[in-house]
Amino acid sequence: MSDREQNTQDPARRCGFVAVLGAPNAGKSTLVNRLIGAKVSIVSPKAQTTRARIAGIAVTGAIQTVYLDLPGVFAPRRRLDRAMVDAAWRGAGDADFVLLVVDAKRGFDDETAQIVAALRDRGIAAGLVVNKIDLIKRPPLLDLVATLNREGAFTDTFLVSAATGDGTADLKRAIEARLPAGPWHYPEDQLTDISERLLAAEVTREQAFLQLHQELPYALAVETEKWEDFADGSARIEQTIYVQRDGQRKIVIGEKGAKVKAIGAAARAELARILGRNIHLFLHVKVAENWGEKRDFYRTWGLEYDV
Ligand SMILES: Nc1nc2c(ncn2[C@@H]2O[C@H](COP(=O)(O)OP(=O)(O)O)[C@@H](O)[C@H]2O)c(=O)[nH]1
Ligand SMILES: [Mg+2]
Repeated sequence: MSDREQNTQDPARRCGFVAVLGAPNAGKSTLVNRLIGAKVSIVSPKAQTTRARIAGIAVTGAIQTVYLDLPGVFAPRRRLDRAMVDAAWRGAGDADFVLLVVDAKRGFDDETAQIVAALRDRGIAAGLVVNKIDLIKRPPLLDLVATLNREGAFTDTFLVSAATGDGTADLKRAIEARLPAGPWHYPEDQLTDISERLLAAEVTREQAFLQLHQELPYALAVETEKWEDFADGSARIEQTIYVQRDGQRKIVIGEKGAKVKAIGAAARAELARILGRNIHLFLHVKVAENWGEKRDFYRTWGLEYDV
């Protein structure tokens, strides 16, 4: 019996989309990885790490939950920024349930206030997730919850730490309880909607975000050019890191190639861990001044070019 037949014949099945919104750095990707119990979305202390809409898929019994990890919503300037904001709001529009993630330490800042106002304008009722509760004491946390709830935009409040897992099991149960009956959207064992090639590019970009500073992370893109599988289970992957200027290329390469070597070593180890196989990773660094204006780049990531 095919998956589809099984789906339509099992009346107990439920499936739904949960959009995860919030200011940059609130911990959205960390939370999605926690809720699905695997790493599908990259994380860094820098804002705007997540560029596209990445689905993380979890199955609990008869329920399939598709979490949409969305780019942080912020004031857009570049074409890529606009495409990221567009992806976030489109994701919210498609969802059965929207979560707004707020960083407990940062509190109710301007960025969060703008998202709350936009949710209200669009008539979207969201669940409030106050994250990073490991970082603050109970009294200020409860004050923050009270302040946020005065906005009247939320159906529920959850207090969690995506980093430690505190409160995330309750959150997951509450989400699952709200999803509609219906066939599953993805096969049983699928964890994400992005290909291994894209995931591998993301893992290298994560290491670049972690190991490079100032404006450089935002000036680069990573592409997986070649992928070869071997009989012993290992894979050989070739990737290119695109930067916008020659000066940036020199910094990414580093003294005697030390920087790109360090990025490659860390990405290789992380990929081997995620994929559970031996990885040989080869990185090239090239200047492509206008990668942020190329249509192909947007198509690959499911982003709209003209927004
Ligand atoms: N202490 C603490 N740090 C967290 C928590 N959740 C996320 N972080 C950190 O916050 C930063 C931003 O996380 P990320 O998931 O990339 O945020 P996003 O931009 O909203 O997707 C990273 O350095 C995470 O390790 C949490 O619950 N507690
Ligand atoms: Mg993210």
